[in-house]
Amino acid sequence: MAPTKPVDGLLRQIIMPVDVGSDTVKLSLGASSVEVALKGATVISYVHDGRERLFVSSKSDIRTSDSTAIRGGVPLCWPVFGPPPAGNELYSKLKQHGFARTNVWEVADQQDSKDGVKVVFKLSPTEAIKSVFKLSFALIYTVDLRPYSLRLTLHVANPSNAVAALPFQTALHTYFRLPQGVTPPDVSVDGLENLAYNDKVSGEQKVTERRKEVVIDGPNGEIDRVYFRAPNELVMRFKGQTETVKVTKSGFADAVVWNPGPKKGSTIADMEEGGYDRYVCLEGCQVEPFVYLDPGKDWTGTYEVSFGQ
Ligand code: TA6
Repeated sequence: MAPTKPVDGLLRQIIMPVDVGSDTVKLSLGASSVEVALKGATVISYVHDGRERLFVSSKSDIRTSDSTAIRGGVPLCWPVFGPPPAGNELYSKLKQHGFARTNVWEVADQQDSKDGVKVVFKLSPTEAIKSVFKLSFALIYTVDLRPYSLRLTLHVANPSNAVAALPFQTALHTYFRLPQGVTPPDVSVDGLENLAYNDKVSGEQKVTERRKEVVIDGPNGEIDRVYFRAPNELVMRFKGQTETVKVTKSGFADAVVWNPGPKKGSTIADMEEGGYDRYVCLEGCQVEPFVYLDPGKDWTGTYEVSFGQ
């Protein structure tokens, strides 16, 4: 297969930087690669330094012909996060986490330079979407594979001819694959101390986090928390390992930490056997308040993953 543009170096002559298939798009940059399912523009693989960094359940169906959400990778939640708000006609036909993660996105653009490889995905209202959500919108999602990081940028626009404001929540629901030999109770997240959080396991609201390092150690192993106004840099650490995962975000004001633990995890229909032990979700989110975009306005959120020692 020939490269899309002249590139230097033997490796880049034999590996196409962007390979658009019928179900997925593959991006390659040296020893790094990313694969994005067109269903949901869901990033389903990020290989950095020869290692897969994302978890995807082997029970997931990544094909465009299937309409279920992919269990793993980076599902994109929009226009709601979690169950749609009750008692509001606008959201009454939406499923949990909205429709962006289950609809097929278009490839709008691709760019390849020495600084990275980018693919731009687009989702606009189709007839099927209009039947469950009546507002106008344009979503642009850029997956940017860089030499030392993966940067994801979501751009939401309310067209200038729209007749109403566009309210939404959103999340990049990232499932980080844990290193070999590490399970969720060995994982901690730094940067959440003193933040208010909603605990979706206990039902408590606006609790203050007292821990400097939040360990994934909830009841029955379950943790499901929305941290409000999270700092734009969060670090995930693994007990007994020096390597860290760094998340750098902007626009997404909140952060979610989620792992269902063995009890709940084994009841999730599309979870592979024992899969709940292989990941922790650390998500960049905008949960509270909803963003309200007037006609002609837009919003951008970025979420970048890199690694430290
Ligand atoms: O981000 C955490 C969460 O909202 C949890 O409450 C949990 O149920 C999870 O997302 C998975 O949701 P899903 O709809 O993919 O099963």
